[in-house]
Amino acid sequence: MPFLQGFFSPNFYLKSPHFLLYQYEILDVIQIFVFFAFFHEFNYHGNRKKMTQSTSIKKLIPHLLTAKRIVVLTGAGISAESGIPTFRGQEGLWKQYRAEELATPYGFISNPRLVWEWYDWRRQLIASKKPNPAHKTLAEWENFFPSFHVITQNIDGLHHMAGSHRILELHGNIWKMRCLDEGIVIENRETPLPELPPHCPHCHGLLRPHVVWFGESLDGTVLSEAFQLCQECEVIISVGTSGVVQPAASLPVAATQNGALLVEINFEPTPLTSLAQFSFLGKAGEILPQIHQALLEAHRKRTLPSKKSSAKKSSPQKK
Ligand code: BJW
Repeated sequence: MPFLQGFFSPNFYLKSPHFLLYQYEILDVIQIFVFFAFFHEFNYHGNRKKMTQSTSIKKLIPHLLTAKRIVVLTGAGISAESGIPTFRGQEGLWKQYRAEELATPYGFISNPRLVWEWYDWRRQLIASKKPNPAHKTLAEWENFFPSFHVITQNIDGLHHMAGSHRILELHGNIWKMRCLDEGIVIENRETPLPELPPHCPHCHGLLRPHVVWFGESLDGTVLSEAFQLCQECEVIISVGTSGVVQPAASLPVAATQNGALLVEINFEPTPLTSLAQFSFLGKAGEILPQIHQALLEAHRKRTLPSKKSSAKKSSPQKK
C-alpha cells in the first residue's frame, strides 16, 4: 500500500502544517478507510503464533536480557487497571463523548467551557487513581536494563507517579495548561478548578489543556526523539494501545523496519499484532509482572554460579 508509506515517515508528522479546521469531516471518512485498510494490510487474523503465555515468556526472556536498548510504547490500556477509562471499545470515552467537540482545536474555540468541564472531570478522576503493577514494573525496568525508555500516549502522569524518569509524553499532560496568548506552559494540579475556563495567572489570557488534540502536530522535539529511540532499539514493547492513532502507531512500525523485535501486550489483536513476534493477549498489570518475575529468575540463574562450578571452586586444590 504505497499511499500508506507516508504515514510511517517521521517527516510526514514533523513537517505537516497545523490542522485546517474545515477538513475535519473529510478526514473522518479517510480515518475509517485507513483503519480498515490497516487491518486488511496486516491480516492480523492470519499467522499469529499460538504459544502458551508462559512458553512465550520463557522464549522472550533471552531477547530482553541481551538487548542493549529497550523501548516501551504505552497507551490508555496500561492505565485501565488503575480505573482510568480508555478511548475506544465498548466502555471507551469516545462511545459517550464526541471527540470532535472535546478533543479538537475547533471544539475548544467553539466552546472552551464545555471542553474544560470535560477535562476538569477527567482531572478529578485521574487525581484519585494510582499506578498499577504494569506502571510499577516499567519503573523498575529503568534500573534493570542498560537503556530503557517509556514513550507514552497517556496524559495521566501515572508513569511519573510510579517512579519512571525516562518518559516521553507524546500527547502532553493533563496537569499542564498552556496560555493561548503567550504560549507559556504552567503546571496546575488543582481539582476541581475554581474557574472554568481558567485564565493565565500572568496575562489573563485563555488557558487550554497542554495536550495534543486531533489535527494538531505533536511537539517536534519529543516526536523526533521518540522516532530516534525506536529506530535504535532492539526490542519495542507495545502495551495497551489500539495502535490506530498516528503518528504514535507508526513508532513500532519504524522500530521493526530497523530490525527491532516487537512485543505486544493487549486484551485484543490490533493492527500491530501481525508485526509482533510476541503477542500476549491479556491484562498489562498481570503480564508485565509475570515477565518481570521470569527476568529476575533468569538473571539469578545467570549470576549465581551453578552447583557444579561452585563445588569445584570450593574444593581444595590438589598439589
Ligand atoms: C488493555 C487493557 C489492559 C484495555 N491491558 N490492554 C486519516 C488518516 C491518517 C491519519 C489521520 C487521518 N485523519 C486524521 C489523522 C491524524 C490523527 C489520527 O491518527 N487519527 C486516527 C484516529 C486515524 N492524528 C492526529 O491528528 C495527531 N496529529 C497529527 O497527526 O498531526 C499531523 C496531521 C494532522 C492532520 C492530518 C494529518 C496529519 C494527533 C493525535 C492526538 C490524539 N489525541 C488523543 C487525546 C489526547 C488528549 C486527552 O487524552 O484528552 O490521544 S485521542 C486518544 O487516542 C488519546 C490517546 O493517547 C490516543 C491513542 O489511544 P490509545 O492509547 O491507543 O487508547 P485506546 O482506547 O484506543 O486503546 C486502548 C487499548 O488498550 C485497546 O486496544 C484495549 O484492548 C487495550 N486494553 N485494557 C492491556 N488492562
